Amino acid sequence: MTSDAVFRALDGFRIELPSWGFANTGTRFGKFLQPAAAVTIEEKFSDAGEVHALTGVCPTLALHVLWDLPDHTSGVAEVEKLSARYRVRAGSINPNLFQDQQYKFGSFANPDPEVRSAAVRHVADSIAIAKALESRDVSLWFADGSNYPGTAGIRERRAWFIEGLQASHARLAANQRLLVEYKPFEPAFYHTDIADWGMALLLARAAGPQARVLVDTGHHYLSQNIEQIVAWLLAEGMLGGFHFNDRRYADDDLTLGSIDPYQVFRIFHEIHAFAHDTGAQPDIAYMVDQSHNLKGKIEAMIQTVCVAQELYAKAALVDHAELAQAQRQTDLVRAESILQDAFATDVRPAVREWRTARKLPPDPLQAFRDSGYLERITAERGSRSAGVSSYA
Ligand code: RM4
Ligand code: MN
Ligand code: MN
Repeated sequence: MTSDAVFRALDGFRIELPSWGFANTGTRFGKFLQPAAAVTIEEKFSDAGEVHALTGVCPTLALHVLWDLPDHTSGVAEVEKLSARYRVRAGSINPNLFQDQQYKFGSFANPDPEVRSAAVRHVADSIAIAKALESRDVSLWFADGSNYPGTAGIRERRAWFIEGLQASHARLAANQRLLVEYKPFEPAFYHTDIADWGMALLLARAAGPQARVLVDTGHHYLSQNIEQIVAWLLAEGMLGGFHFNDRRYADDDLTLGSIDPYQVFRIFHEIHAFAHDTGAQPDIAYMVDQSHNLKGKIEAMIQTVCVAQELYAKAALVDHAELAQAQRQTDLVRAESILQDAFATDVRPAVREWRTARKLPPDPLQAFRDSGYLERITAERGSRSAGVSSYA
């Protein structure tokens, strides 16, 4: 029974890796470089290919345009070659609207119309890259905001955002989507133009029918009820995808479930409950967005993928009919216990069985340690002077 439910859940669960999660990154205080960290796009594909080969559930790699395709569509042929060589397809395409000097005072909401146009052009170029790579999702995160009260016209900027998003949406092919990500603060510390899910939802609606909201689990105020946001976005048909990571304080980008696995479980529970109630699987792009700088990059990625699978599988154990009944009867302890019992179930044996049945190593982390891959890339990459290829 448990293993049937776990098998069904895992067969339907795929999760995208971020190219920048394999690169050297850090905090604003310093970057501790790892000799094995990926610098080139080939190295990022190679590392992602390793994670996919060991877990079997990460067939796509999210690309950040500035870091991975700085020459835009002229980089497409190389990406196609690498996809074939390392057996990982290009995933979501992430325009970079925050690093160039021109974006000092914003991108879509920059008071300078030329910068706003440049930002919209960059998104159009990113959509063209996505089309060429047959990637469905173009994922937008904006650093736009202000640092001091009175320094920015909040409503004017909102109108500029609507203009930019509509112009971007008009470039989409019929099968593409725009994902709109929100974040309450950082790098702007007074106001952020897309600060929460409500703003992201309104902007996505204004952008056009192919826009959806992207929920980055690290982009909320502490104690915010993320699963409620997820439930509402599902009910509105507007949940496009996730960026998974964990945090204790702000946008810490720690490995998933390291701080609060029950939070992740509750998110997955809302998704399974929605699928149960509607009879349809929601179309959600699950993605990792982590970039902490101390854990080994590939190990950290495998850890997050395995934790995501376990929590997704645990949440699939909830008996929805029984839960609905307990809720209607206001049998509070029984209802709560249904969730807690599922969360407390050790699904690891069933997950291992599933991996064996799918001809995957039962313990991907151990298989990675036994593979010699890390020693090989450490020797190969460690000899060159380490580069910092992204600042996530
Ligand atoms: C942001 C946000 C974006 C990611 C960048 C690097 O905080 O999470 O999704 O692309 O970081
Ligand atoms: Mn993110
Ligand atoms: Mn983030």
